[in-house]
Amino acid sequence: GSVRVVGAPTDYGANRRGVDMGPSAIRYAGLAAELERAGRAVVDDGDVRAPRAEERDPEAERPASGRAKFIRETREVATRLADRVAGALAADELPLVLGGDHSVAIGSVTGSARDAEIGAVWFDAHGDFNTPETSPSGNVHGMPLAAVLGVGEFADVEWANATGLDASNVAIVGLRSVDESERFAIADSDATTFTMSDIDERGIASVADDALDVAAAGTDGVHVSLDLDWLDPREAPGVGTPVRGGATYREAHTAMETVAECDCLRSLDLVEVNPILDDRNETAALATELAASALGKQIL
Ligand code: DIR
Ligand code: MN
Ligand code: MN
Ligand code: MN
Repeated sequence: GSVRVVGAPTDYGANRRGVDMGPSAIRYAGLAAELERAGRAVVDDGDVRAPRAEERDPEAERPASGRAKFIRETREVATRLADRVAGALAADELPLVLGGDHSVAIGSVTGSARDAEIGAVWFDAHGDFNTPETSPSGNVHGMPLAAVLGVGEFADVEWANATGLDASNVAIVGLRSVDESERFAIADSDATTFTMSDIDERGIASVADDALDVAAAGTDGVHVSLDLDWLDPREAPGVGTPVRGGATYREAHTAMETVAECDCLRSLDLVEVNPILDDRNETAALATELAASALGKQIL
């Protein structure tokens, strides 16, 4: 079916300006043309409305326990985005969500899981397993997996945890920056983790294959959330929280080709592209290429 592009131009989840321009940067890099060359019809659904960070007090309406900046805004956008994603799926289209910071994944996962059982693969340097209580930063972009799985205080946050997503169908690939308390939360969960060391030792083809198997097992399809900071900062400089030692260009393409081969992809995120920090929009261009690989582009 067609690919339906939805932009979610947020930045408050990363408490950093610029990542809200990710959807524009990715479109400008030629996303639609690249996907069409890969043989996919593309419909651009525009952006969901997102509040501007300057208009809000970051601490407003934070939960009683701990810190989660801009939680009300996160909820608004997640709710709007979930409706768009679920609408695309109902029309037999594949939703492609352009962030924005990674907090938008709460909306994409929620929408993708609305009428189905899903699994998820998170390609990310980070675990995204913090909760308002454990987060050192208070930034919700470090929390979306914990949120959709109902970890810790998120157990009471119904707008985020109503996905039915089971941690045994979640795989995180490319980990290399995990906060102390996040480490325990990940270990306590049934999520499967593949660190950069696992990729070094086993190779990305085998790791990506295993990750997709974990996510797809017994489900109707897989949500793939691609945080561009999964890649090495030399390949993807335009991200807010770069971490050395990430995936190479070839590893990233191989992983996305494995996604295409799985024939299990239900929805896809491209998040954390920040054109202000980028080098001539190369990270957005890379995001575009990787999306094409995940959606079936082949060399021959
Ligand atoms: C850090 C950064 N662990 C935090 N997280 C990021 O603020 O919770 N996730 N950048 O992608
Ligand atoms: Mn992330
Ligand atoms: Mn469900
Ligand atoms: Mn990350």
